[in-house]
Amino acid sequence: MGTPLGSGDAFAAQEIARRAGPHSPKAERLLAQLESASLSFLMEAHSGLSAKIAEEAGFSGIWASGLSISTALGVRDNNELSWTQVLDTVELMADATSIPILLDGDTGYGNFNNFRRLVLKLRQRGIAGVCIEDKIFPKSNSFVGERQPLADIQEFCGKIRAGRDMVGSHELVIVARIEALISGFGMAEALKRAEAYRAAGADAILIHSKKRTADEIFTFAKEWARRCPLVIVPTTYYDTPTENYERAGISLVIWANHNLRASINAMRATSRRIMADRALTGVEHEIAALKDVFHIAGNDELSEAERKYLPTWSSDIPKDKLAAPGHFPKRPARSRMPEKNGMRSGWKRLKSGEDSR
Ligand code: SPV
Ligand code: MG
Repeated sequence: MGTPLGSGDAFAAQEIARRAGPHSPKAERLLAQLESASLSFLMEAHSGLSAKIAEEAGFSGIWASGLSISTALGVRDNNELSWTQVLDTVELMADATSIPILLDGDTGYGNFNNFRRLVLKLRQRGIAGVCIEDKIFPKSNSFVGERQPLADIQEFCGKIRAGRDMVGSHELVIVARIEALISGFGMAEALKRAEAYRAAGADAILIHSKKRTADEIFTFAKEWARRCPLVIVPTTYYDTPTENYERAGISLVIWANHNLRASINAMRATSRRIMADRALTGVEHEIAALKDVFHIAGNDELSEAERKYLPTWSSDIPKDKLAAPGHFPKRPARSRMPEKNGMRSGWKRLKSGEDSR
């Protein structure tokens, strides 16, 4: 038996070493982007498909947006998805791509204990980083309503520390997101929180704003003076020239919801046109070709693998080895299978609880 649950760091370190290995190349790449002198960008995605499209377009990282994942799955951005539903979605996104993914982890889905478990699972599933915001579970989207309550600073710092004790920066990047400007608590509160979260172990600070211009972001960045990497989400101040962010010392820009919003318009236009026309001619040349669908899905690789691994039954099996029609070949009963080298079957080990995977 391994170290019992509850022994904190030792347990986490053991689990990671056993299941995921000590380093995460994707976390290291995300960290390098954050720490680089030049500006980097994360493109929003919410599914395996949108993640592939973001990578195909040339992005070097992905924002797994909570708003987009929720909306794409038909629910609201109010923690209506369970954390394991989010985890499964982001795992599919990571499987489908080779670039780092920063997960929008909302408030960490509970207290420090829920967050450290999330951190461990993200590390195991090859996610590069997680961003948590200093609000209260269940959260609401930042653009909905006014003066949303903020988390207690000490409580949020404890959450960051608990996550950090589970994983080093090179294993999973932790970004702390400040909602003080969004919620109307002012610049001094935002800066105080940023410093506390940095000291608690956050690799970067995401300063969020819902203003129409980037003025408060630039004020924050000036006061912050590059104490650690800064991340921004220019959704409402979308027409600010990108060079200005670089000049202000911002490290990472998140284009947070644009694949989702593009897909809503495209799907609406297509559905409405087919509904109106009662025919497909009007849309056929506006939508992706089926060939493109199979290409994105990776069917070429499967065809190659089939050629490599599937038997060519007709030529490979000599006639005398074929069962006579109506006769099923006898298989040895499972209980009579010999135990090889004293090893018991995986099923037996699983049943006896010796193997937790
Ligand atoms: C998201 O994409 O889910 C975000 C960014 O958290 S925002 O919607 O701007 O709050
Ligand atoms: Mg979100």
